[in-house]
Amino acid sequence: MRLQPEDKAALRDKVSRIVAKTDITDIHTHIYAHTFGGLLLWGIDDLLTYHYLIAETMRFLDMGYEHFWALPKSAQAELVWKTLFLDRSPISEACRGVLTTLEKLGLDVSKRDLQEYRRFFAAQKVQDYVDRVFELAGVKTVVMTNDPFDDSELPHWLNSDQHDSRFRAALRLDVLLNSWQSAIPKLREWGYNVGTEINSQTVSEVRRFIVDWLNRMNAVYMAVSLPPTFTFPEASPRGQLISECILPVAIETGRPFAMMIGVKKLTNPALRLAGDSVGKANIDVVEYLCVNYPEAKFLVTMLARENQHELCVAARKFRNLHVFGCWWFLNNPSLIDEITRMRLELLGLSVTPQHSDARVLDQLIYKWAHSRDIIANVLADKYIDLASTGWQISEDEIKRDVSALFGDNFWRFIA
Ligand code: HDL
Ligand code: ZN
Repeated sequence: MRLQPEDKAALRDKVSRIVAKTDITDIHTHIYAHTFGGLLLWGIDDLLTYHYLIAETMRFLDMGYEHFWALPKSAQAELVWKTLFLDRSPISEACRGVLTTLEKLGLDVSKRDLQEYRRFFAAQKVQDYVDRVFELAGVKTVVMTNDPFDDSELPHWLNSDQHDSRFRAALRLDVLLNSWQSAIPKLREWGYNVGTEINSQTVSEVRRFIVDWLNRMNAVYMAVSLPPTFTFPEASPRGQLISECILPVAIETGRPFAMMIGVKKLTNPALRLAGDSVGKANIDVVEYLCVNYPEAKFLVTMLARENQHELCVAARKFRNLHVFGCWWFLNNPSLIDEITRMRLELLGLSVTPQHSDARVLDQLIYKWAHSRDIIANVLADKYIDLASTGWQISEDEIKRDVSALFGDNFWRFIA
């Protein structure tokens, strides 16, 4: 059945309107509620010193990395602004994002006036500004990244009972799983009687630690980032801790284990947070975990483009595997489009296509504006394909599908 151009245009318009106004649950971010004080990054200087932009800036400078890091944040921001925005066009996705955010906040981007932008942010009251950003981004809930081993975050969890219900917690366990030797003294200091050897006592104490923190944070899932070389089962501390602690707790509590696989930490150590790279990981490990632990739930995203197709195929095999996001180096329009099309074609509406990974509050505005446009376009193409067969799709059905992709699937998966 041939669809008339005006019918396609009408359907496309309906989809983009629904996508534009559907509230989002952002299932992985690095932002914090304002109750976490200085941990919440926001405003133009934090936007400009995002580690993505620092990596891109250093490509054009001869300056030593340590010299850059020694600069005050405002000087770093000015250097990024000059290098990436004034001395050359800001066409990278991270640069474009800053401009999208400023424009959506009502600032005049054509003036290129950093001081004017600074005055705008200086005039914001953080609590009201959080409300405004959530409104502009169309986000209703975000999941934070909460690491009990992070000294700057620990006091909040131990001393404050303030919380903002829009910010849910995720228990991040990279130190426990990837740096076991450095975790031991902290666990002992907190009263968990663990030893270097992962024997039955250490296992039960680590499980107690995990459950204590899942409860203290009311965490929605446990998370870890893993190298391309990640393998399981493995006789390493990580392999033993996953097998003896993480998976039993995941099964007992029903909380998913989120694995973010493929990051090569500090490929260039001098770039610090901006120094991580990517490597292709082994999908066999994901399949092994899913088939051998059918009662556990796995949230998985992978960092290498080359892992995306096999991750979709693995998800077709295992309903306890929920695929999410275009993570980090994949969070670019060309790759979001490619990956989202592949996922809808292979997995239909059983995925969570995107998360923001925002580190700076205001990034919610651009990361979601950019992804909504792409997801709406891909969805519209798929609905047009259906309509071309004569299949009728109602507005309510489109709303149902979009809500599923933007959070309902996630909440159903973790329930
Ligand atoms: O490990 C992670 O959660 C990554 O997202 C890193 O935080 C990374 O630095 C990042 O911000 N990616 O977007
Ligand atoms: Zn992240």
